[in-house]
Amino acid sequence: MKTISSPAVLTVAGSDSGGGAGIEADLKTFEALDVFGTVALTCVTAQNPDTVSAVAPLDPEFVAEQIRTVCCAFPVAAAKTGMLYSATIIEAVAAMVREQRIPVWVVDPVMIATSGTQLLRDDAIEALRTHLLPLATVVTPNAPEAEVLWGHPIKSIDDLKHATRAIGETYNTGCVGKGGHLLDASQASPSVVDIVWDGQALHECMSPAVKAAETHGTGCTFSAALAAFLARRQPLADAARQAQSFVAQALRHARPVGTHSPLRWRGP
Ligand code: PXL
Repeated sequence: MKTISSPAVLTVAGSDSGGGAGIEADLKTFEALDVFGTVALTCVTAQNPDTVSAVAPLDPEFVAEQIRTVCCAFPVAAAKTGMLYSATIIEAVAAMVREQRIPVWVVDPVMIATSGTQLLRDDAIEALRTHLLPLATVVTPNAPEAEVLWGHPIKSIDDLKHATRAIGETYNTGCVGKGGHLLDASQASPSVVDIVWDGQALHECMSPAVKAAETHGTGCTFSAALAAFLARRQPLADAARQAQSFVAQALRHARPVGTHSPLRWRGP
C-alpha cells in the first residue's frame, strides 16, 4: 500500500534565541499542525522576550542557497517569510520565489519586535514593496504594518478593511489585516477581528480575545499556521480562521516559564 506524503513547508525567517518568535515559533507551529517544517535562516538574533540585544544577518546568497537546497529534496507546498531585515536579503528571497516553483508564499511583513526593536531596516521597506509583495500569495500585516504599507492611519476595523483591500489590490495578492492591536479592552467581552481579502471579497474572522500576559510570537505563529493550512489546500478565509484559532489556543495554554509566559503550541 502506498502511504500518503505529508506536506513540507518552509520558513524564511530569523532565529529568536528566546524561543518565542522567529523560526523557533514557526517550527513549533509546523510540528503542532503536523506538517514537515524546513528553514532558510536570514538572521540570528540575541534575544529574550524583553529585548533584542544583537542582530547578525546572514549573507543573502547563503539564504538563497538554503532555499535551493531544501527545494531540491522536498516538494515544498507552502513557504512563509518572517524577519528579512535588509534590502539585499529581500532581493535574494524574491529571486528564489521566481526560481523555485513553491505554489504558496505567505509574506509576513515583520517590521518591529514586540519589545520595540526594528527587525526591518528603513531602506528595506521599499525593497519589500518593489520586489517581494508583488510575488506574494498573501501578505499578513498587523495594524501598524498595514499603516506603513497603506500609507494612512488605522484607528478602527473599518480602516483595517479599507487597508486590507487596498494592499491586496495594490500588490495583486491576498491580504490578512490582523486586528489584534485594535482590541477595545473596555468592552465586556472583546473580540479579535482579522480581515481577509482573497482577491474577490472581504471576510471577517472573529474570535473572543484571550487575556494574555505576553503576546510575543503571535504574529510569527499566525503566519506559520496560515502557511500550514494553505499547504493543506484550504481556501484563504478558512485557513485564516483556523490560524486565528490556533493562535488563540496557544495564548490560552501559555504557562509560566520563570517570570515569562510564552505561548504553548498545541495541536488542534
Ligand atoms: O514577531 C516578529 C519577529 C520575527 N522574527 C524574529 C523575531 C520577532 C519578534 O521578536 O524576533 C526573529
